[in-house]
Amino acid sequence: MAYKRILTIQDISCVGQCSLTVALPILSASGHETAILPSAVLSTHTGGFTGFTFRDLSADMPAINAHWQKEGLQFEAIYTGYLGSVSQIDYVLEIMNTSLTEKGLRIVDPAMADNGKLYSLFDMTYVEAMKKLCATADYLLPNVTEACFLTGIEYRETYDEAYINQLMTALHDLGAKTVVLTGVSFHPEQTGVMISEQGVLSYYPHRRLSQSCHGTGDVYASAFTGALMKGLDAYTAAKIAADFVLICMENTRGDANHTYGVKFEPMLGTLMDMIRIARKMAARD
Ligand code: PXL
Repeated sequence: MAYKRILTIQDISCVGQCSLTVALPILSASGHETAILPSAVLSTHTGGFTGFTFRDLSADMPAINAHWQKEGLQFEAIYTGYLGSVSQIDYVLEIMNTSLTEKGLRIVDPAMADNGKLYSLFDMTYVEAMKKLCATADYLLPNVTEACFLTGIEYRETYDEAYINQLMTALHDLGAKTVVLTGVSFHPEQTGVMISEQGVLSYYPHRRLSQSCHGTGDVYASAFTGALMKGLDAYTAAKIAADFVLICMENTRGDANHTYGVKFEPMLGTLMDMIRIARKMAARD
């Protein structure tokens, strides 16, 4: 059985169905031991709420990592999401260098932007620091906006395959090994995921729902990590994550009072089934 110990580093938004409140249940449901390192504690996430609290936990990180090293604790993957500060990115790099097993994977979701804009607490200094982390990624999971900030390529609402190829190449040039670019849409009614493994591209197109929901990037990256660490290949993990996000969005739409995140919890059983079936099929190949 592929039972892995995964560390995920991202914030706790106490309310808002994103970051750790999404990653922990999804990785656990995928069948992994899930260790967490909170990057910050916020009363809510920063998208659509005002007046949220924010406590940066960067200063705790070196001592936490030192304790893990003393105990000989190591992780088979470290998956990062929303981080709390520029200085924290150096701590995260240090944790990756010291607390990953020899073949441990670095999975980076550069959660910092969407719809052409940086999230409210970030600036270009943060983007520059994030580039350093992305350069080390075995798997880099940006959306199109984040890919543009990371590469300096102009953000466009509509584009063709040549534009996406340019983005993928520039993300590899940064240093990332496998790139999984989400929200790649060549037609108004369709969106999809572009996967590039050593420059070999594959595209998984899927339906696009009219309403966009907060937190779907975190649900996506968590489901991708969960499936990948079960031994599935990057394309299959990317496909499962996309299908899972879609059913979570479908489960949420229609509830006008639920706008801050997706109702992913009732769908966890389906994610478990998707991973189990994909593993069975892979065993038959
Ligand atoms: O879902 C990404 C995310 C995570 N954490 C915090 C956020 C956001 C997006 O706005 O504000 C705190």
